[in-house]
Amino acid sequence: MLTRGLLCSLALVAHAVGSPTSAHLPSKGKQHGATWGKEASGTWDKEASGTWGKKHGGKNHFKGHAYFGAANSSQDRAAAVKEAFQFAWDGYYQYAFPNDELHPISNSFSNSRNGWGASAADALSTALIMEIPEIVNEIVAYVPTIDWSVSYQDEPVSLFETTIRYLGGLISGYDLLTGPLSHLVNNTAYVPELLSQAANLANNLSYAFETPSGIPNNNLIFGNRSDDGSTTNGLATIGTLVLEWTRLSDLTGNDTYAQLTQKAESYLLNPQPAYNEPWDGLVGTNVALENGSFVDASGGWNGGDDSFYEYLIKVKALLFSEYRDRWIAAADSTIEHLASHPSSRPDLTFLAVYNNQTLDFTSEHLACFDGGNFILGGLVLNEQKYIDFGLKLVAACEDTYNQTLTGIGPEVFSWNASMVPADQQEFYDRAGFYITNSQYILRPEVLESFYYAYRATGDSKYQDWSWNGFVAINATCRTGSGFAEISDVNAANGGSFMDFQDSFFFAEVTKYSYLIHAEDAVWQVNNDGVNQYVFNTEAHPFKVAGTPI
Ligand SMILES: *[C@@H]1O[C@H](CO)[C@@H](O)[C@H](O)[C@H]1NC(C)=O
Ligand SMILES: *[C@@H]1O[C@H](CO)[C@@H](O)[C@H](O)[C@H]1NC(C)=O
Ligand SMILES: *[C@@H]1O[C@H](CO)[C@@H](O)[C@H](O)[C@H]1NC(C)=O
Ligand SMILES: *[C@@H]1O[C@H](CO)[C@@H](O)[C@H](O)[C@H]1NC(C)=O
Ligand SMILES: *[C@@H]1O[C@H](CO)[C@@H](O)[C@H](O)[C@H]1NC(C)=O
Ligand SMILES: *[C@@H]1O[C@H](CO)[C@@H](O)[C@H](O)[C@H]1NC(C)=O
Ligand SMILES: *[C@@H]1O[C@H](CO)[C@@H](O)[C@H](O)[C@H]1NC(C)=O
Ligand SMILES: *[C@@H]1O[C@H](CO)[C@@H](O)[C@H](O)[C@H]1NC(C)=O
Ligand SMILES: *[C@@H]1O[C@H](CO)[C@@H](O)[C@H](O)[C@H]1NC(C)=O
Ligand SMILES: CC(=O)N[C@H]1CO[C@H](CO)[C@@H](O)[C@@H]1O
Repeated sequence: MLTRGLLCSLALVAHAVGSPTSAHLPSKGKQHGATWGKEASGTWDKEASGTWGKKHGGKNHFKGHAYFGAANSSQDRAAAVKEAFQFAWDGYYQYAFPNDELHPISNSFSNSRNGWGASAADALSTALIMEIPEIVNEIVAYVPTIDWSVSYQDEPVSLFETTIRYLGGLISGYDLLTGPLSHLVNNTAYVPELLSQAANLANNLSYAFETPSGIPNNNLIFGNRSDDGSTTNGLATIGTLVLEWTRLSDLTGNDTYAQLTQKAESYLLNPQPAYNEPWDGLVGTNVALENGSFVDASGGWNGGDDSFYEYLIKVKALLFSEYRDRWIAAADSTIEHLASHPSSRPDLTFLAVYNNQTLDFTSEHLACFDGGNFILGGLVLNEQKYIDFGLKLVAACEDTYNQTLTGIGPEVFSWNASMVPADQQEFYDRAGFYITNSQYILRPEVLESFYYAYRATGDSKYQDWSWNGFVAINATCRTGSGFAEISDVNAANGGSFMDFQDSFFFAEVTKYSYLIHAEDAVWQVNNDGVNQYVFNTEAHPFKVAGTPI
């Protein structure tokens, strides 16, 4: 997934029902904006040092993670992932549907995505690919009942989150149900409703683009058709719309969706002023709504910026060479300037972030989609160097999983040798990073990149890494009626639970965990770079229009 913004402090993760903060809970990248950035950095430091000091006392014994995988066939593994998906769906359906998400410990729910049933929208394409008709039918029968004109408690509507989860989920469901999986729905009258509801939603969102430049405002107040008054929007939140809205134009014949998002994207492809593009293809983060200019020069592949780069190659896959050229520029500059090898583990490759040309050796779980995106770019462009570099990034993200006590990687980590906390020195010496935010909130990016690595190489090592990750998540996060976030990936049993199961668990974690073991199918990524489907940043597969890429 890409997308999203910064993590949430422990306080935020309380996810109180209907609390104002829960509405803003960023999923992926995004919202690097002033609010999140500040809040996040303040909290992280405190939290991380407090936690480490108390809980770890400088001792981090490495427990190897058992290779449960070795004895299991791909079919067994795929079936085990499907069982986990069904379990989580059953809990959601019993206690939360049609609200946005389940609270798996208290068996209650919340509406952090405007109350339109985010988990149902996000589960649809996974239920389809796993071929579970009962769940598919429950979701498609619900979709026509959604009223997009009313946001739960009139909370702001995020253009970005709404696009990747709801629009993405509905468009993907429509593509799969009018194509290879049409046998999974027993009332075909519901199928065209997926597309008309997607169009209704986009029509409601479209006033976001009514700004002087055409760069949309991300945060909309539907109740009075206004917005939050922001004067800027972020790179990922602007640059992660074009795949969904363009596909919607293809399917409906209404070109406006494509035009609005491609116009906004044009400012990102031709960035001004030049000094806010510190290296060719690598740009700043915040863009002025007034004139489309970048207002800073900091960025990287972390949340807030991530899926802009992701979509450059995915849109190329769909459509345009201009996007391809910008992806190549960003990828080449990344290899040259951002690739970084920890002093204690020079064999590992992480990506630094930057402010102008000054690097910061910090990365995060969100950024671990990068390996998969380099691999996809290498396949689509037939350039082995990007695949090779992507595989290095994948191996370093695997290291963030297999070095912790739970076998799950942390939310944020660093490798600045001069800043290693004393109680993590031993850990840094062994692992090549230290943990600055120890939560795991059911994110998919590491599993996503394993998927691309496996599809590109056919090397079963990546299936084993994915299986180990899935088994660890199943062992550590599964509780009550679903899967819960955990406070500390490097504590026995994950520290403590947080009572929240984000919708992307259905869209992404379970899907990528499943697909890596599943049989070939038209939606699978192919190692010859010719794909009939492309996965959006929420892991919803869309059909590629026209000639396969
Ligand atoms: C996978 O193998 C392990 C032992 O090797 C076994 O305990 C486990 O039940 C198997 N899982 C499945 C889903 O078959
Ligand atoms: C359609 O499928 C759902 C779930 O599988 C089932 O509950 C319902 O009875 C089915 N309806 C018809 C008309 O077959
Ligand atoms: C096409 O989409 C735009 C933008 O949402 C909308 O305003 C317009 O009504 C749509 N046109 C048709 C014919 O549906
Ligand atoms: C719209 O509603 C929001 C929240 O209800 C309020 O803060 C804002 O001032 C209103 N904006 C306009 C232009 O009326
Ligand atoms: C664009 O708008 C921003 C923010 O209002 C402003 O700082 C910048 O100077 C403007 N750039 C141009 C080229 O007008
Ligand atoms: C960015 O860094 C370059 C090289 O160090 C420097 O020449 C330039 O002035 C910096 N730009 C800004 C806007 O700080
Ligand atoms: C490492 O940390 C020091 C001290 O905070 C800071 O000055 C330096 O910029 C950091 N370097 C990197 C590459 O992160
Ligand atoms: C952990 O990941 C690294 C990096 O790829 C790999 O070399 C190592 O074998 C893995 N260790 C275990 C125990 O899985
Ligand atoms: C997942 O957890 C459940 C409940 O503890 C267990 O029954 C199941 O075997 C686990 N699956 C795997 C693959 O470990
Ligand atoms: C904010 C907004 O555009 N709301 C509209 C969403 O669509 C419904 C149905 O067309 C309208 O009634 C709302 O005004």
